[in-house]
Amino acid sequence: MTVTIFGKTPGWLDWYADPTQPAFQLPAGAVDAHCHVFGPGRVFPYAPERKYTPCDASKDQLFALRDHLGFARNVVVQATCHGADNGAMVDALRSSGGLARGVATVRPDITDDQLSDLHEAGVRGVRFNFVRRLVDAAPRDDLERVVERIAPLGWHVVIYFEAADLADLSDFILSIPVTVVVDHMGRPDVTKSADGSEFAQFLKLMRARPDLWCKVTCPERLSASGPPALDGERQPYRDVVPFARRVVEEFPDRVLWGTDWPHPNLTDHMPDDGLLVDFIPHIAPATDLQQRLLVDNPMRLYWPDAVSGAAG
Ligand code: 0GY
Repeated sequence: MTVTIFGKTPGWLDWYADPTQPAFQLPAGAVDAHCHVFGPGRVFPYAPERKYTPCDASKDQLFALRDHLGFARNVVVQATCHGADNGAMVDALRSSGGLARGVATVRPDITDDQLSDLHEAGVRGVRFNFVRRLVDAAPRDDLERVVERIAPLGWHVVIYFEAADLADLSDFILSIPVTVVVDHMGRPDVTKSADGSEFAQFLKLMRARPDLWCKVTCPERLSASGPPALDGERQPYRDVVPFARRVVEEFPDRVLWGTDWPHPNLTDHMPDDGLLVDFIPHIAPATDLQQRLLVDNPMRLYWPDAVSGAAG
């Protein structure tokens, strides 16, 4: 287990404190549908079983970034460094004035009262993480029991895995009886072709379930070419574009986008979040696609009452 007791894991970069203003103007009501809060550790201690210790990244800093970039809302995803203690995430939701929803980590023995507290705070999904450097594998039975517990609340499952594990996970993903959202396009190897057999497997999975959604997120994690020099054209992470654009164009009504702030586990470069927003028009060139990716889709999944006109 690579953790430090005091301070962040060695080698980690701090998140970008002074992001530039994006050139791309987000549509009104845009949702940052994948971001995290970390601690602060003295208030919300990190989980003893964590595999890394992040930089603190508070709810106030997240909300300041939201406003700076021009987002209206956030979906705060529980990260593994907080284990199944959703305290920091729930605190952010409760402080957001209804402008944040959450995705939690829960164990099968969670009580009904605890589940309904999470729901009332704004949680609408659970995350299953299969990335081995982040967590030890949870028994499949436990995950199935969690799904049974959350299904009556209308929640969905967010699933995080790497492309090499897709073949082993496909049957499980197809068997989940609630809506499923895949993080970061299933982490394709972008040095291969977006038209190649590996990404074809992922697209096939997307076609197999009409209620399978995809976050076209994390170019900064997936890119081999990296960000552009900032004195040039603001076209970041070019090698990820064909993958994300393919998904957006084929499945325009079930894609989501988020910053992934504060970008845990990056050691090579830390993205400028303003530049990350400028990735969006390259993967969703038409305004109609941008509206669906950034507003209509996340609102339908996380604020359905607001969409249908009821109190949300
Ligand atoms: C992400 C990606 C990562 C970390 C986590 O829960 C987590 O710790 O998801 C990663 O290291 O790839 O979405 O934040």
